[in-house]
Amino acid sequence: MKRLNNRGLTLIELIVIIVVMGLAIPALIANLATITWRSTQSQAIGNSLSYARSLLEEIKVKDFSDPDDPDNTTLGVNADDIYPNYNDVDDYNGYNDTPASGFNRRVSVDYVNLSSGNWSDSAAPTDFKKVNVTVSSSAGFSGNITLEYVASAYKFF
Ligand SMILES: [Ca+2]
Ligand SMILES: [Ca+2]
Repeated sequence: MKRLNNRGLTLIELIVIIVVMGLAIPALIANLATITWRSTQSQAIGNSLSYARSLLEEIKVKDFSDPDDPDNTTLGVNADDIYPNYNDVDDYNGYNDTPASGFNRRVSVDYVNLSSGNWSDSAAPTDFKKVNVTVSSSAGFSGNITLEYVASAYKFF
């Protein structure tokens, strides 16, 4: 039968363990801080995307032109329209709000042309309006998320 070794750790073994732990723990703590920061950043990006999508979905269901003044080609909110009762996509041009603390949304609307497969801004009115919804965040990441949508004067049913 094998005899159990009950003599414990020597002082040298204890010192080696303490030195190894002393090196490992700061590295683990530094990684934990990085993981926490990345998690916060991912959450802020996800929230920003969600806020941008919700406003863009709200804009997408609006008419291309103001139903009460369809020949008005000026981009922007019409005199009789007050948020949240905007009734055409360009009413949102210049709109901005704060959907949650640390998040800011803003919208720009421009006339665009399709040329060579790319949308380009047009100074003159066209049958297409490009809507950009941009969300910036000071709550986790420093940057912007922009979603783009092109509204058409043509209805497809
Ligand atoms: Ca309007
Ligand atoms: Ca308008």
